[in-house]
Amino acid sequence: MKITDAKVIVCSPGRNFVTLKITTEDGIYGLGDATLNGRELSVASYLSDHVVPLLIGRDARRIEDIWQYFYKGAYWRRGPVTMSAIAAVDVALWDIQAKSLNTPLYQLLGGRSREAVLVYGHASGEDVEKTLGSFGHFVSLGYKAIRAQCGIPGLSSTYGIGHGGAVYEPAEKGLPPENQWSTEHYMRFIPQLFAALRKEFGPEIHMLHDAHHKLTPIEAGRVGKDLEPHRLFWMEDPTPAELQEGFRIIRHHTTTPIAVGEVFNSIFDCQHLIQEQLVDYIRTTVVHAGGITHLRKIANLAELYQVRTGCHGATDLSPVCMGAALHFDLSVHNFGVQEYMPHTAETDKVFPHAYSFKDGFMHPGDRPGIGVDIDEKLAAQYPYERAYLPVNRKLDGTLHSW
Ligand code: KDG
Ligand code: MG
Repeated sequence: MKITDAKVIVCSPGRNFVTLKITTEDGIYGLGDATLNGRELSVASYLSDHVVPLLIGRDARRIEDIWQYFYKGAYWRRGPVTMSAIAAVDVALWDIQAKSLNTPLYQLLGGRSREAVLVYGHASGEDVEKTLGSFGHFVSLGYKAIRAQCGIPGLSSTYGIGHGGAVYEPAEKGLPPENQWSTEHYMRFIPQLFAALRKEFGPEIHMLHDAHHKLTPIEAGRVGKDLEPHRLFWMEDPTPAELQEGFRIIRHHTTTPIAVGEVFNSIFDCQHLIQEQLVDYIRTTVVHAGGITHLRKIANLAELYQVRTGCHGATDLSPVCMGAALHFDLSVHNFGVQEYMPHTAETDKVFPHAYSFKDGFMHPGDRPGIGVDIDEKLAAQYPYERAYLPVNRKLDGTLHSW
């Protein structure tokens, strides 16, 4: 089944997405997401300038070989741009393979390990009262797991918070906005937030929180310990994970489960974290960690160490990624939870899809392939618009992780 065409589609139905469409000689096509938030055009160029010319004429069924060809053949390995580009090729090929066999993708990945996929939603608010309101809204929608982020008293703006009732969106048009940060303010406040949430919503609902790489290991140990009475499902990205051994300090101080990995792009980024059991959930995802082929290898390593998956799933990962992730989640044995931020109606129209949400769980649907399509004519009506993630500065102006 020869590849006859491959094209990169960049569109912005509310936010930017990069999609690879690979077509074969018998007319079957597959889609892969290649969106790298805030750096979208670098992957688009990597694909159209360097990958597409090498795809034409290859046998689309040789998924593993093509993965290795682009990983080893480039000489320059890993990195978010390379791995997102490889992921897009990989997912498009899995989509084609499943469509050619007239089966949903999960059937090729070992079949269903569960009936549906537990997802978590994003509650947020400028203060405790608004965050309680937002959390309650997600409870009323049927969510069984909800992440909570809140404005920090004394700081003018904080990452991950929707303003004026609007849903938080990772990346804003134009140049990067700047947020304020104070670890001291945060550490004093965050246990109070979760005390209020538990008091209001009881012991059963899963509560999650994203610290977004802002703490040192010992600070994270303290926050984890302070949050222990509130029994979080996880504390995410407590400290920047370039320093993998830093997680050992966190482990020494708290039993709050730790999730990490949305910025990782290969198994080597999390090898020690997994093998030394320094984390509980690995958040690598289809689009940024080399596609279904590589993500399965990460999950298989994690399974040996009782680490579960918790794939990143914010709105900057396109519906193509979401569809692929749900097939992966449904099939992989050591699944934990899947992040889910619904896309806007505009985005959903550009990417019609078979996946659905019901009562806190999602299902990829049973359409052949990944079950996500693209309306190219509609996509063309939404040209790329420059957008960036925010940056974060401490109160004295020092640039900090966000
Ligand atoms: O592109 C980055 C965002 O998706 C990320 O900041 C959101 O931290 C995030 C999360 O957990 O969804
Ligand atoms: Mg995160």
